[in-house]
Amino acid sequence: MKKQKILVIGAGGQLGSELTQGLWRLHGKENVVATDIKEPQGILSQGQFEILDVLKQKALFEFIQKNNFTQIYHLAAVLSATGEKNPKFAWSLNMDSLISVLDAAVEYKIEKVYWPSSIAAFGPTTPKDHTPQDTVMDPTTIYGISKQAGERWCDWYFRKHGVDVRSLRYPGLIGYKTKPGGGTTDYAVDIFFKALADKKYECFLKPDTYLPMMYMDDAVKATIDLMQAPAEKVKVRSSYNISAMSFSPAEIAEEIKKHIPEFTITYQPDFRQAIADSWPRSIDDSAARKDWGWQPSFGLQEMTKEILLNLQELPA
Ligand code: AKB
Repeated sequence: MKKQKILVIGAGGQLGSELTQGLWRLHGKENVVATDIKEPQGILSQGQFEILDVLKQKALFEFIQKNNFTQIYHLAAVLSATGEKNPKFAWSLNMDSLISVLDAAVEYKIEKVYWPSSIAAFGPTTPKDHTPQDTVMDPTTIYGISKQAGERWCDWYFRKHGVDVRSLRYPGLIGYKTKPGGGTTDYAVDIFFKALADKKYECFLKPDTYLPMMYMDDAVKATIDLMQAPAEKVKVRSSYNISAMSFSPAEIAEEIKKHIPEFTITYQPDFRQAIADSWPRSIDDSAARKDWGWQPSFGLQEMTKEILLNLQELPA
């Protein structure tokens, strides 16, 4: 494999910190530079790290040129719930930064770019069950609108400029190492921390709200598998549907109770309920399976067991 030099933008986030570790394993720590607008927390400080604001285009371009990167993973984004509170900023961060990164890819002949899309790119009139790869997309959140538009920009840069850009429509991502911030699916992470600390959790979604979800190890694997796939196998240049499991708050609470019998859940739906109601319940990811061999490893049971075990072992 040709030696790669990797830039991760937004590495301090929930996905970024775990993906950076996956990239260390694949390419070596010396070949991965993690960046964010905040100082690194935890394990990220063990690798190369730089403060970088992706919205400062001149500094971004200079940084890319100076380091001779061959691949860019651009993960910085405002998520669905936070985006509704500050829509203009969400649009500017999510959109302007993507276009800058794609322009940099053209200018500095970056070999591959990764950018995450989301199930938020779908909307209320999208088919809710087994949502197809190509279907109606009418997102209602600014985050979702930015993901849908971003997908079109990726496809456009691929066709017009030959940028080898690749993308996945992530479902809710669930990990225990770094907490998410500002998403609608975040309840499925918070619930584990509260179950262990307080034995109870108040959920901001209704008990029967089904959403597509994925354990972080699967998300990292999917991302790396897609980026490692030969270019001719990557047939979708907007973003691939990807799926692992779907569950409701009531179902994950039942699963947690198997390990913590005294755990209780209550429900106090807030504005995030309308966001969740506009998203698919389950996703058809057959294109990803067929084109580059996607296969998830974790379902609800395996994930719950693994997270609770690991959280109990971590120092408080
Ligand atoms: C969110 O809830 O905003 C994100 C997502 C589904 O993209 N986790």
